Amino acid sequence: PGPKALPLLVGSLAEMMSGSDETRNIDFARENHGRYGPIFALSTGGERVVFVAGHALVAEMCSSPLWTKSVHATLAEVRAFAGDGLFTAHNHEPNWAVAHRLLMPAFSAVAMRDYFPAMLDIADQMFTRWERFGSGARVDVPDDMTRLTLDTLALCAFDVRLNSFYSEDLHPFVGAMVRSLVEAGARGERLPGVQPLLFKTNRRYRDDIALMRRITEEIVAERKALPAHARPDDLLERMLTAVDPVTGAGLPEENVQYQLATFLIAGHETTSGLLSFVTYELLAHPDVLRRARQAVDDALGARTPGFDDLSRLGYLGQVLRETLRLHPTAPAIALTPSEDTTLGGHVVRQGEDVLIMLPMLHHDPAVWEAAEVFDPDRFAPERMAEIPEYAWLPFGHGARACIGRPFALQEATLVLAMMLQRFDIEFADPGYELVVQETLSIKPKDFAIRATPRTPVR
Ligand code: MNH
Repeated sequence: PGPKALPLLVGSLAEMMSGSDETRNIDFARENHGRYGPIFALSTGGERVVFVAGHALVAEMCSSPLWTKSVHATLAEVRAFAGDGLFTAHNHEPNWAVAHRLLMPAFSAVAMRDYFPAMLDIADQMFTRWERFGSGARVDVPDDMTRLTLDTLALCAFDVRLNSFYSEDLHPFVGAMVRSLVEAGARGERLPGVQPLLFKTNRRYRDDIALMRRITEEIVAERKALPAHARPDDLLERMLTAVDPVTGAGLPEENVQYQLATFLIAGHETTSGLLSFVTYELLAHPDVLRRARQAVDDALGARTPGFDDLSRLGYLGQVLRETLRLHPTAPAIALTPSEDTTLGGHVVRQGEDVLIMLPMLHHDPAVWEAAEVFDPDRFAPERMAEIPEYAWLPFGHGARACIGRPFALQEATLVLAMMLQRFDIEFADPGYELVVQETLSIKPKDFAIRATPRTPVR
């Protein structure tokens, strides 16, 4: 089934997506799933995209090796600046497997300890600022969390200090990235023939991509200028020097550039969204906020957190997981079958894209009781067994799942713990109602808080 029979819907995707500007892709899927059920197809320009919502269909795909990640139309556009980097590489491209093998050790559980001091350093910059400005200041949460996660990624992965908390504006990389991601999304939806006429848009896109490239080239050039003994042992060094034991090859220079762009993008945008949404959910649920605060006070008191404290902040982990259920900050993944097959009894051809809108999966009433309710107890250790496999996929699926998951969860746990330890927080606009803003990721729109330094705990 699907809306393809409606004449209005033949042509550009942009015209079809009738939801509010903020969340038109998610709204589009939600409305049509409401009309057609958990699976529907949409034809645009002769190509068919299948949308899937419920856990049963998602599990049918994820439990079969036939289904793997698809670099769908929008991701294919993102290749203009992320190339065959990890996120946008096709499964069969040799640099994916090489980079995956070379970089996985840098994201293992043991590797996380090494990132802790840099994460603490950047978080302390943000919270020191909050303390000095005091409760009179409005804190634009997504803006500050973007500074924090971008600076943290750059320091941990490349040993580069972007010093976003010491400048008025966000780092120029962020603007170029956001505009390019929006443009990459729009390109997939434009009618044939339109693109070449958009001179200003095309020039801006070219300039933004060139700017991101200059930034990554500069990072690589600065590293290469360092004498061998002064080079840190970090992700960048691994990309430049490590040799794959399987193929005996390293990463080509062009691919290193793409990996840098990939990590600068994938490594900050979704984590800043998570930190923004979790702050919102805590303010919207004072009982959860109190419990989280108590967990932090019990584990830390007034002490600066250390790496070994993280394992005692399990309740914060539950709060973060529940936040990602309701607000999966990378809201869609696409799978495709390696041969013709069926899904829920419908034929799907080899290479056809099946889009999973994660907010839909994460609200499936067959899995989640009172799905719309924010309840971190769903992720209590003794209840984890109740959550079926493939019901919660904020980090994607299979070999192409998020490589940065432990990094993101460690950073988010630490930042959340420090925020609760050091501040009383409140909405800057009492009665704030959540509006979700969607680009390729999602963020709470116009969300600001006031943060009052707490009197020292005991
Ligand atoms: Mn991340 C892939 C979500 C944080 C680096 N990430 C993915 C995918 C999802 C995802 C979903 C799969 C996309 C797809 O199937 O097309 N990532 C997240 C979320 C957070 C996140 C929700 C934070 C919260 N990601 C991070 C961080 C980094 C990172 C932090 C880096 C430090 N992610 C990646 C990379 C990939 C990826 C790289 C691509 C992995 C691959 O395909 O090999």
